[in-house]
Amino acid sequence: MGINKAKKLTTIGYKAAALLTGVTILLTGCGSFKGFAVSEVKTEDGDIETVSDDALISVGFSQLGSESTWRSANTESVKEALSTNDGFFLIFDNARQKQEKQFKAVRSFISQRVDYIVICPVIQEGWEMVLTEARDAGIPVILLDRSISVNDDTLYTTFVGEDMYAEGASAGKWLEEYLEDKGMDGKDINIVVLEGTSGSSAQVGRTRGFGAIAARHMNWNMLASANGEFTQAKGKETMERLLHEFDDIDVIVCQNDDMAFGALEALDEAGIKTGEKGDKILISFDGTKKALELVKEGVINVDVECNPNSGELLAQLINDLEAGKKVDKTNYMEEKVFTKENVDEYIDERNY
Ligand code: GYE
Repeated sequence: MGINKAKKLTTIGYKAAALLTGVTILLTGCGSFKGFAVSEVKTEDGDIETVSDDALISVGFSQLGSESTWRSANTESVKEALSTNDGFFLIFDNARQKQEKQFKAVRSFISQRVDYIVICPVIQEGWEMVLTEARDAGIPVILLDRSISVNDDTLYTTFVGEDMYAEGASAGKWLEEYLEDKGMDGKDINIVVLEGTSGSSAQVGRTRGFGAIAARHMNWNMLASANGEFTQAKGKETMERLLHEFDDIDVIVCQNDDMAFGALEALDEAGIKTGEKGDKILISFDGTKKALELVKEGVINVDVECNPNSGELLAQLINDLEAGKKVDKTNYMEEKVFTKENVDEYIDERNY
């Protein structure tokens, strides 16, 4: 059965679902998602989408939230790569930063008997029980973007995402070289860190990676680390607080661009400049277009890329699994480090 037929079934399903609001029906009666089935799904915009057909691979996707520019790009990337035209039926759920909501979504995917479950885990810990349920149901789980901390790695099939530790270490190494170039490597350097969601692999990995480099330098003083929750608003609030607390900050590390934008608002209001025109070094992560423009302007000194475009690789991995191929357990995205020297060639192609 081809994709065209699947599309036809979508239309039939839409009408059926319009009549049966709030109900999910499986016409096969065998309890399997595969086969002729009509299922109602609400999209993010509140539209009703229904479909199912043998030709489509059904994927339940638990996205952790929509806190940042990066996150929106990541969601877009998955939706684009797992489209009906590509042979997928995607069920999207936004957990709005709540692990409990992710558990609920996963359980609902299990009861719908999807073919695959994809999770961007908001935090690292606490996944054993729900992943055991998925494993017992025979549904492969793919972790996307953030990783988890479990002893039993058979609880998930594969991980596709970013190497957060390497990102943190890249930021540290950049600072090391920069200070050396400026002849400041013997000077006391006071550092504050605006961290992302506590307990997320992004926060833990970047903190550890940067910390490993910092540990090599007795003169790097970690003044404070504060939670900015990966959002612009919280980044601003946290920076304001740190500025009240400390008047001798040399380096500000923001674990994502949105927090850096918020920090820049607070700094601007306090009349403080960063980068080339100021006396504070600003380090950020993600590499969004707006941030790359600020790197070009010399406001952000360095931006360590975190690549959100993992949708294509995710689709590839699912297709490989469908074909019975063995896939790698860990699949890292390619990432760069942006400074004024190299940023020009990347700004135009950025779509997030
Ligand atoms: O850096 C941040 C986001 O998990 C790598 O989450 C991701 C981080 C990203 O919201 O912007």
